[in-house]
Amino acid sequence: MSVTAITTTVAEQPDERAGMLRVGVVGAGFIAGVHARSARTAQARLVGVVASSPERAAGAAETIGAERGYADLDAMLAAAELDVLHVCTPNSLHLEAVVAAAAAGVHVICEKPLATTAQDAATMVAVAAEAGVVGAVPFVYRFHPMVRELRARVRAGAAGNIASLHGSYLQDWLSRPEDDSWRLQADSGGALRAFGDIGSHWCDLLEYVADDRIARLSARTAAVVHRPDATTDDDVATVSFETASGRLGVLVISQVAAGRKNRLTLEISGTEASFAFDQENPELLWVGGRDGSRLLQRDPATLSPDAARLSHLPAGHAQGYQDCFNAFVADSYAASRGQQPAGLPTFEDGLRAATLAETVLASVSDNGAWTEVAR
Ligand code: SOE
Repeated sequence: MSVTAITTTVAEQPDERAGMLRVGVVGAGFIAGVHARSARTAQARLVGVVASSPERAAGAAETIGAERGYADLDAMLAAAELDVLHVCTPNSLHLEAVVAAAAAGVHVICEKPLATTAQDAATMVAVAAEAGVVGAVPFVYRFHPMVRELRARVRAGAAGNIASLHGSYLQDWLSRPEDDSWRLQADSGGALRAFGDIGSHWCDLLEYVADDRIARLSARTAAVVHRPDATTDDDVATVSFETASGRLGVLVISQVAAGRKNRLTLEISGTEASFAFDQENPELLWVGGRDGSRLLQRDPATLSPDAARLSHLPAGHAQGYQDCFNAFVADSYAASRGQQPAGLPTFEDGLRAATLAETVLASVSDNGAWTEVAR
């Protein structure tokens, strides 16, 4: 190659980082690392991170692979020229971060539950709308291809007459008295812990997949593990509900179910077909029929278009939790660029979850009385 040719190639070399979204993370726990991996997969530049102290931010930058740590969110918003902020702090700090980001014209991906009250969630919806920024909430289980397949089949009427909606979300990471987390404190996590943390996922998934809404519910919670220092006590929650279209359903939530790590199951039972999805086995969808049942394996060659879109790997090459998170973040970034990806959970969905949580709380306070969900 001649010298002239080399010179021309270098001169024309585009800045590899031009056009990459500049994203920052506030928060440094487990979920911040998940967000950071998704940001990298989406080829964003992870330009900064903020933690509970400047020292922790420096450590977090190394751990999650950010370019640098910032002393606080204001400093990062002032200096980092962010396109998107990922909010991964304890729940009570979401509002402040979202308001600051929106005021700076920065799109936001804010962890769930979006807020500790429906009023705060409504404020976040309003500030994002006023600022014209995207507000997305990681109800990521919507991004499992077999969830999209389930949704497509239900929407096509394959279930026949839908008879019942049921399932559970079971974990065990809080089953011992010594297990600790900021989520145990109401002033950090909100008054409802298990329902806010994981019940919110289940309800979002149900309403998304069934294309129906919980209209009224009856809920109970139980404190199972003795934790003298905690200010939340919903280790277990049960919710009976009726949807807007009159279907009945039942949900069990537990964070003290030994052996269950992250087991979200959702079953839709119909007169023609039933469908069951298990978050711990997301490559499969159980399709039940009166004359025989089968396990449908994720295979982009045979799935509905929306499910195939989220299948990044061929059949038999298992996709999992991080993959569905990656797909959610990629779609959130696409929305920040003006696209409208199907099924992106937004701040409106975060407000919906906060409204459901307040309805659960009201029912629990009234000994499980049937309570209408505010629209
Ligand atoms: C802990 O319960 C947790 O990390 C949740 O906060 C996430 O939303 C869920 O996806 C996995 O479990």
